[in-house]
Formats: sequence, C-alpha cells, structure tokens
Amino acid sequence: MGRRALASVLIMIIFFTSESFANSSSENLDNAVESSIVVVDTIAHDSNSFTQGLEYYNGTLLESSGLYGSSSIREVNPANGETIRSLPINESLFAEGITVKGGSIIMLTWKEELALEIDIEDFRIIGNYTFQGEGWGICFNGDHFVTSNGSSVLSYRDQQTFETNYSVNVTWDGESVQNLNELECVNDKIYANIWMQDTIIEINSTTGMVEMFASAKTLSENHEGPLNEVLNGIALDHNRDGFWITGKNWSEMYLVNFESIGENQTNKKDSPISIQILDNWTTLVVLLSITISLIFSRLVMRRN
Ligand SMILES: [Ca+2]
Repeated sequence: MGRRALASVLIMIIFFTSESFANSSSENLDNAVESSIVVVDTIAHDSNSFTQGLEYYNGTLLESSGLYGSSSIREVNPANGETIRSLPINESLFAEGITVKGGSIIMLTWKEELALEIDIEDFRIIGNYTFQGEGWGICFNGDHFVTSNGSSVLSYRDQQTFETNYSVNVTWDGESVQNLNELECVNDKIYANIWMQDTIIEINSTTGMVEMFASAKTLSENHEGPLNEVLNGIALDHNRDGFWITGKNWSEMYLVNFESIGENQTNKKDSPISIQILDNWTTLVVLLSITISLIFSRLVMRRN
C-alpha cells in the first residue's frame, strides 16, 4: 500500500468517526430521560370520583371530579384519602382541571368555555372567566395560568383576564404530543399526564420539549375498569417532596417520586443510546486496528 492509499484510509477513519460522534450527540439532545415511579405512600381514593384535577394546597389535597350531573370540587385529607368537604357543581357543567391562585381555586369546565373561581375558605363560587375551546388541565406558574385542551398546545393565560398571552407546542423527539391532560407547574417545568396513556411527562416550560418521562403502568394495572377510568391527576406535595397521582375512579392514590433510570439511556422509539455509543466506540476500535495493522504490514514489507 502506497502513502496515498494510507492517507486515504486515515482520512476516511477521521470522517467516519467524527460523523458517527456528531450523530450521537445530536440524538442525545432530543432524548428525554426515562424515570421509574417509586411509590412512597398509598392512601384510599374515592372510587366514585372521576378525577379531573388535583392540587396540593396548604397541607390538604384539592380534587375536582367530572361528568355532567355529578361534577364536584372537594377537599381530601392526604393522611387517609377521606373527603373533608365537597361542593357539587351545577349539572350543566362538566368539571375539569383545577389550580390555586391566592385564596381561590380556578376550575376549568370541559366544553362550557367557562372557568369558575371558588373561594378556598368557604367553597363558594365567587367569579368566573370565559375562554374559547375545550378545557382539560390547568396549573398556575406564579405568572400565568397554563392550560391544556386535549391537543399538544399549552396556552399561557394572563392571570387577570384569562386571555392567552402565548402558546407552546409540546414535542417529544420532534413530534407533537397530543392529549395533554392534567397539569402541574413546578418552577420552569410542567408535569402532565397524557389522556388514555400511562405516561407522565416533564415538559420544559419555555421550549415545550419533553425532558423526562415515566410509566405509571404498574399502578394503572391495579385499577382495570372501563376504558375511561384512566390515569389522571398529579399534584406536587411540597411537605413530603413527592407527587400525588391517581386516576379516574381509582380506589387508591399514590405519593410517588421519579427516579432517573439513567441519563439519556433509553428512548421511546430509538435504540438505547448506550448501544449507539457502544457502536461508535466499536467503529473507532475496528478502524484504528485496521490502521495499525496497515502501518505494521508496511513496516514489515520495507524490512523485507
Ligand atoms: Ca395538578
């Protein structure tokens, strides 16, 4: 082999390895980290509650229950799951997500284009907001109300007027995530469960990119019922440093933590990144071996 041929081989090695690693790093940027759900505590949950919204506030749990004719807002004891008090909602309204701002609960309705303001102290309806489209989930990030409507878009609403100031499309590896349902604002992240799926995702509030995902399948398997009795409801418990999660008509509510399975180790549709990195290293080692043997054989040829 001449010098030119050897140089060509070296150039090819540099090209392939750099290309290989460049691909690997760009894929890493898109990948959400997978976490497992670790159950810290289990309490009873009213299996008559068609859970639509869940929020932890001042040592207590607030929960909305949906359906026409049986919608309600209730306060639940986080020590045992018992209902402390509840307010039935007018039968013409289908209650959806809830959040808290100041001393008020803001409760969305499904198709009525109405959000009710309920005084937390006496569970009295003291006002309302109107909006367009369907209402699914809501959380308050201290600046805006963030609402979902069953699409992949989150609306950031003015906290005084409820007008949408801006929207963010939620994506997972570049694909829009439909059916975003109950929400929980935590600093610059938004946690959401996806309707009819066992998945909980953590969304970057600014970019809309999914940064973490966890499967709640092991929990939903305990509550197999009609098709619509799905995972719904997520609330951060500041005191116990965990999230309460439950589902529609489930008989239990769980305090959970998300424990990282490994940074960028798995992906919902691609092969695990660890395998991709292994592939890159394997390529590098093979190409280096070829180079060394070529150089070695050339030296042997010269001596002969
Ligand atoms: Ca919530």
